[in-house]
Amino acid sequence: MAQVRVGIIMGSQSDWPTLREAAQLLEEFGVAHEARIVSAHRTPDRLWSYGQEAAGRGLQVIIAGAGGAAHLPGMMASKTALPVIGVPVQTRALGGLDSLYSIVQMPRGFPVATMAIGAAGAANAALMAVQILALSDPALAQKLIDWRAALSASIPQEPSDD
Ligand code: RP5
Repeated sequence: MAQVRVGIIMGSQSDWPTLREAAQLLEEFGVAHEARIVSAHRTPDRLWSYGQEAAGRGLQVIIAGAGGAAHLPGMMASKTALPVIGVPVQTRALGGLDSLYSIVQMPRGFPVATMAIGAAGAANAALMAVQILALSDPALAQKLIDWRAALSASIPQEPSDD
């Protein structure tokens, strides 16, 4: 079994359809990861122990997604010195602006790298994690270069009516 390098945590089962985007991209890059439900409000002890043990377990990056009063990424950033990438989950009441503001406005000293709201943010969180890991992993860096080249090549020159 490969060493798990990225932890994907989310506040609720209902966040999984969004965070799954991150898991799928990490899968594509062959980056070993795990997904866990860790709620800042409903399971604070689980949050605490996850943050306490993450670096010791060999994790290198944490992707944390939550919606509404989205305290999970910030609290995790307080508990571990690993880079935390925050994903604001879209909410029905306020469209995810609540999640975004909850995650992005961290006090000086405890940054969370905050992505866009929703699925695009989750995908970009995985890519950001890959970029961080690629700094010390030449094979992964090459995969990223290839992936970006393939994406560019897939964009047509002209719009189509189909
Ligand atoms: C947050 O509350 C979770 O991250 C989720 O986005 C939101 C709603 O959770 P559920 O009521 O769907 O479990 O803690």
